[in-house]
Amino acid sequence: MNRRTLLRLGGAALLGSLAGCSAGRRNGPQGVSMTDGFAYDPARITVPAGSTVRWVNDDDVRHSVTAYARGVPADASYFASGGFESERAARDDIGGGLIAAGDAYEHTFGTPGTYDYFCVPHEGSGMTGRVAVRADRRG
Ligand SMILES: [Cu+2]
Repeated sequence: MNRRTLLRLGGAALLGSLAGCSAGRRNGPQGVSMTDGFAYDPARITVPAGSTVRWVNDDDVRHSVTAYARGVPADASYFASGGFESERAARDDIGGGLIAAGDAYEHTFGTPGTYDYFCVPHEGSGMTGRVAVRADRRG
């Protein structure tokens, strides 16, 4: 089954939603922007378990959100834009995980722990990020 969760979003709606979900808000998706300079902004966020994180590509080049195989807690499922089931599969199909300008990728983090991820084409430029998931659930 294809677990792709790529979403199409309009540019204007995108900016509005990003402005409304800065890190630290307890409700709604937590937003991470992919920006020029090959970076995730913020590069590190902390969210309660059960949170959905939405990465939005605000850049004009394509990026991926690809978990490191060893960057995911042992009891958590692997995640990557393009729906890949492993880091190896994502690296073997660079184009398949790319998020176009104005598009977004979402993942819901049910298992507490630390998740490290990277952008396949820009890892060498230091495009990496981390999501820390706290054990306490919101609500
Ligand atoms: Cu990138």
